[in-house]
Amino acid sequence: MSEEKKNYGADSIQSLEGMEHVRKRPSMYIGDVGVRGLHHLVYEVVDNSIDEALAGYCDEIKVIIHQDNSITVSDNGRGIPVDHHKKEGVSALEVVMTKIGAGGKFDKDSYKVSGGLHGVGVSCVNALSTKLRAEVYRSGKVWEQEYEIGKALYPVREIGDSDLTGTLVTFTPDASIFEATEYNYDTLSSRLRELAFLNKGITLTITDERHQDEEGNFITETFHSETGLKEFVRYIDANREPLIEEVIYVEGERNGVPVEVAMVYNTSFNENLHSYVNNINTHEGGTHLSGFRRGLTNTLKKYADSSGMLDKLKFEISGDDFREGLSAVISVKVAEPQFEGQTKTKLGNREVTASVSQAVSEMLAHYLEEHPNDARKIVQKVILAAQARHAARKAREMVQRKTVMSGSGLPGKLADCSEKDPSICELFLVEGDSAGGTAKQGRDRNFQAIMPLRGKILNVEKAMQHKIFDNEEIKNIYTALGVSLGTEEDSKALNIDKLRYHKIVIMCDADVDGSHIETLILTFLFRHMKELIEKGYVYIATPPLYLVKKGSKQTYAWNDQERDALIKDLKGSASESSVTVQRYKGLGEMNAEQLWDTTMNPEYRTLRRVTIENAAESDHIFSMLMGDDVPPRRAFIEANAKYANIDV
Ligand code: 0RA
Repeated sequence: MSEEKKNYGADSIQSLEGMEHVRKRPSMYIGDVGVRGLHHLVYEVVDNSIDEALAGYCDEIKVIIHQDNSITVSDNGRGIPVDHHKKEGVSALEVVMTKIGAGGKFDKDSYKVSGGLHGVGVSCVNALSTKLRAEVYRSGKVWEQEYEIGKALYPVREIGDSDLTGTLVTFTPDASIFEATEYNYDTLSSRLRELAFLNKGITLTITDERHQDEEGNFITETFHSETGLKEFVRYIDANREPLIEEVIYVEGERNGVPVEVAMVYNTSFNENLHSYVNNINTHEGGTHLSGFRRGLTNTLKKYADSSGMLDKLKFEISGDDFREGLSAVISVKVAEPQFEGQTKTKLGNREVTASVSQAVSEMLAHYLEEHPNDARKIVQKVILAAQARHAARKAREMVQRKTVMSGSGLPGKLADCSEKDPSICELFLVEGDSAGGTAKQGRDRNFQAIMPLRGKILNVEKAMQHKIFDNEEIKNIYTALGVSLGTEEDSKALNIDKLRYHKIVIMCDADVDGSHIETLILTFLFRHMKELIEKGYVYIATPPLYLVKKGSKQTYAWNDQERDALIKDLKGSASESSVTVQRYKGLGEMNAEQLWDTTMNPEYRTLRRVTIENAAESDHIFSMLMGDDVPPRRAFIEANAKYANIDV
């Protein structure tokens, strides 16, 4: 056997093993086999097209969700090569589609920056699909190849002529691997929107063939941005009031690292930084974010010092103070990114700090020089933030002192559980004292604690820090949970070492008011206890909407379809008594036993876990829901799914 043949044999065995390994241990490649992993398949395929676009050969990417939840991703790039691949003995297309880790290997010069969180390549998608079909438009011809669970059914074949170029991939996720196979339109569309902002000039389209509008057209959206991150921060801040006129923006290479940064100040008190490496949201930050902070603090501090505005200030300004009311997006492209941290979303490459810091210093110094009015407004805001931080520290000390002093230290309104192991304890945050009372009667007091919340809790989106920690309901939530607030250096740090419950369940009425309160609580948790959401500790209870009764027989329904099916069922049964339907508007309409049966009993209830799929999108939505602009909020709450992109 020639050396080449031997290698080919060994390689192809290796490749088969690779594909089998993907099916055996899918989580190693795509994170998990739940909803997240399912959507990851689409991102993986789209990322390949994004790479082709970043290489300068493609400007259109289309995603279609078909009726059966199969997915098509197409682009107008060069088309994956179909010629014979010498080393592998099959077409290049087949190598890309069936060999783990092959993607684009034979094109060394391509600057591959995309590639998903795991960057595993389209072959993984193939391995996890019952069917996949690739269609390539290239050199005047159309080619195709089909696969089943990653195995080619035949060698690539020519099926026609075409002047077009590009690649089209259709795949059906394997239902024996994935826990769920239904795609969420909002999840995919917000990722495509994000990609459009992050990669200006590319047009991304999504079509959902499962749903039609009134005119019978499929739901479809197109995303395209000419100004990239500039538009992205505007989108994130759409419902906040700007403090300065323009978006401060820089784009360019520093020490070989492509850097793009956009920032604005608004009149709120929140800091909203979103950072990306190779189009991946780096939730845990890292060296690029440090670089941004360093550049911002140094430049602003220098300007503020020389302006003389700080002369009367009696205390030091901290890094936090420069970022109150700041929204920014930082995007870098790194050839060999080192990802660290718990969720591998923290950039470790040291050299990137200086690149970003330099870029930010230059752009900001320039902006401040050219916009003296804006510069003054920013420095004034920084001073205000420093003063508020001092006031907040006093309020925080009050919260902590109170905890130490009052007996158990727990709020009077909390009906605690007897169990002490946090991993089995649940805290229900319940809308209103009346429903709180019912929940106290209905609960299992061993592991379920109840805390009623008075009507509307404070809108933290608009309040200043010291107001937030002055608020009775919010203080109660901190003490009940057993979490404490940050240290002096980092007032936003949350200490959850003594967290008393690993399930925090928001339980509100199933009406407009209830959904507003739920959003207020979620906003508070999102802004001030994000870690609890990230750890998967926050849930939303789902009380039923209807009680369908016939004689002594009664059943609950959680939506209109269930209700109608029950009515049909009961009407069909023999006895003559009529079917009645009771619509539950509030938790208060249920008695303790009903509330336990439907909403609190772990055996029957459905809890929806709150996750942050897309932090920038959540930020946009929370500011929209809680901002000044009331009309869009009403429209959103009433017309939309309550949780939109806070995927639950
Ligand atoms: C490597 C080389 C060439 C194209 C591609 C990869 C390519 C891959 C994908 C994946 C999705 N869409 C894509 N489009 C292109 C072409 C090299 C050449 O033409 O010389």
